[in-house]
Amino acid sequence: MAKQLPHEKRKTEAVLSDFADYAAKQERGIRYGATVSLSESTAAATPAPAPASAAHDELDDLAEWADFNDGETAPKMPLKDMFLGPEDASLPLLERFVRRRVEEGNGETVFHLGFENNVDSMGLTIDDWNIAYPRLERAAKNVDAACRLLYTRNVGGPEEATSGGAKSEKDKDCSGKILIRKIPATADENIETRIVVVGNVDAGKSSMLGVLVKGDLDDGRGSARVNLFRHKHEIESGRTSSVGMEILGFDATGEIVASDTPGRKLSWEDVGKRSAKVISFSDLAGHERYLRTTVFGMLSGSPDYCLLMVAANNGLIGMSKEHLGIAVALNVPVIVVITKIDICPPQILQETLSQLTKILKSPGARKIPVFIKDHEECVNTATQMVSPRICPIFQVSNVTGEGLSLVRTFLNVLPPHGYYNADAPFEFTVNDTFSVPFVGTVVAGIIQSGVIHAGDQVLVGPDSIGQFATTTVRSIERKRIPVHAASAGQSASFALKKMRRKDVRKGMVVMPKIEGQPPPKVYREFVAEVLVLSHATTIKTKYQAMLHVGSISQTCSIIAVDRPFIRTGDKARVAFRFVQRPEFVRAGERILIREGRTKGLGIIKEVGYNPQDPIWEAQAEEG
Ligand SMILES: Nc1nc2c(ncn2[C@@H]2O[C@H](COP(=O)(O)OP(=O)(O)OP(=O)(O)O)[C@@H](O)[C@H]2O)c(=O)[nH]1
Ligand SMILES: [Mg+2]
Repeated sequence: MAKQLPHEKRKTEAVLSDFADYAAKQERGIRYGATVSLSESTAAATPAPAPASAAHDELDDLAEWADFNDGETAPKMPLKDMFLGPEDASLPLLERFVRRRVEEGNGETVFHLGFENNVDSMGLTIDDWNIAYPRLERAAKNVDAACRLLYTRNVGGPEEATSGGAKSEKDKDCSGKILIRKIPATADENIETRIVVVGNVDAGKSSMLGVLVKGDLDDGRGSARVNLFRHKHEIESGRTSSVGMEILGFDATGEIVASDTPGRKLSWEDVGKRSAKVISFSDLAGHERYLRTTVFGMLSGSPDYCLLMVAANNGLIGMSKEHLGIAVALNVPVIVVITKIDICPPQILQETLSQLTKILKSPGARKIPVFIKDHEECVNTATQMVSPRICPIFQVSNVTGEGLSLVRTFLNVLPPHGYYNADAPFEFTVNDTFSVPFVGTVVAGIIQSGVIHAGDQVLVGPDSIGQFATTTVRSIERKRIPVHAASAGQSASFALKKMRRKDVRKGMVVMPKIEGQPPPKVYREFVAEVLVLSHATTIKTKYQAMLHVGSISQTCSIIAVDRPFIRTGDKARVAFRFVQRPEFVRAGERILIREGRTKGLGIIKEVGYNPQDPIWEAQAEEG
């Protein structure tokens, strides 16, 4: 195939980020769009409420302090009066204000004390601050939340921002940003954020996770990562081959929940019980040989964020570009961490930084790189991560520890995504299956919508002939802690009654069993709109490719294409058929296709395919 000219390449790349945006909107419509039932054509008449994250990025930045959502319910009184007025009258108002902000933020919020909702300064003096901040702490405490001062201006003390810049004379007012986080009543109420960790082989992924969760440092020879491995061959080679899981917990005051002895890892149970916010990391493999597992990890884990690790002395090489491409295609916000700055000569680091900036700004990724140099920038960027455009870049050493405190602060402040809907019917996707002695068959995965309770009757499937089995959820665990219920957005595992391990597999769904209602519809064929990213020659009728949809990975054959041939960058309608078995798929879901060097991204437009109504006339005549 003729090599693409640079301008053609740019065009193709831009198509990728546009398509990713488009796909994200479509997908969120079905997945998180509340009560939309796909079988109902009435869905269009009652549009689902727009999820917060679907809002325009520019607005998100503006809305940060302005709190536009407050509308009618906002107290009419200026915020300053709530903080400084007579306590009897204003404390209850402040409590209500805090409770609502925390609820809106799905369990936590970052509040900028010193500014009104319209971003006007309150003009706080230091005496005012000393009344206002303790009052905020009291209000938070009364509504079962805790405060953490992230940084202050003109207040002094340990959290004072160092990056004053050229402060204007007028800028003498006191202010500060505060993280307010709900104290969970029970372990199953904690906030969960999922991050996939990707990057080239040896970038330091497993090492940084080891350092973060164990609280000691790496020796540059792999000491930090040791107990992250799952398989014996991984310990021997030091190379990750499967999907490793690590969890990092923060308590309500924003402190990391760690063992008192550095270098000792707390059990998941301990982390879960003591944390108000839990970050689960999927440590993925950087080696090309494990790319399929890594792609599965990126797709099936419903990640909120993607952490891309780059070794300072190597730059963005090999598989890491693939990983970035997939993150862009999935519209998952990317956080870059440059490791090994301790062993990297300054001029090489500079080259890595400019290469990275160039790639991130390219039309394919269309990101805004933000180099995180200090605490204040770190906090502000973390709160802006609702937009997938912003891409923070950290520079760290896992050996000296340099830069890691910024990463910790960032992870603590990173807002949880709120586009899950607990009020919609229950739906769970299976990512992993186990057979546990004395417990039986266990399925692990993510609750896409709704709520599940131990004892609920459920359907599990589809099996090889497209049928669902009826069973009961015997027990539920979240991060190895038994819970009575779990809800949308959480990862969980269920023990299923009277099911054999071989009856469950990755890619299945668990849904509620409702008497008198037909089982969920499954499909062998579907039509998708596909953006061809490279090497289009194999996108032709009768060809087969590995296709990923969420946790489903199955070979598909192409049964029809809407044109005789496709070039890179084309958007085409393609009809697919699953080779092995029908699957539970829906219009609006995002698909990823790869086979050899063929790559494509798409959205399912219709489920089922009618050859009597072909997507390309000429083909029908041929056949
Ligand atoms: N000097 C130095 N060495 C580091 C740093 N981070 C990691 N290393 C070393 O780099 C090597 C590779 O680190 P890993 O954490 O295994 O890399 P990985 O990205 O998980 O690699 P795969 O799992 O194979 O994809 C180990 O020997 C680490 O000790 C760092 O910041 N500085
Ligand atoms: Mg690794």
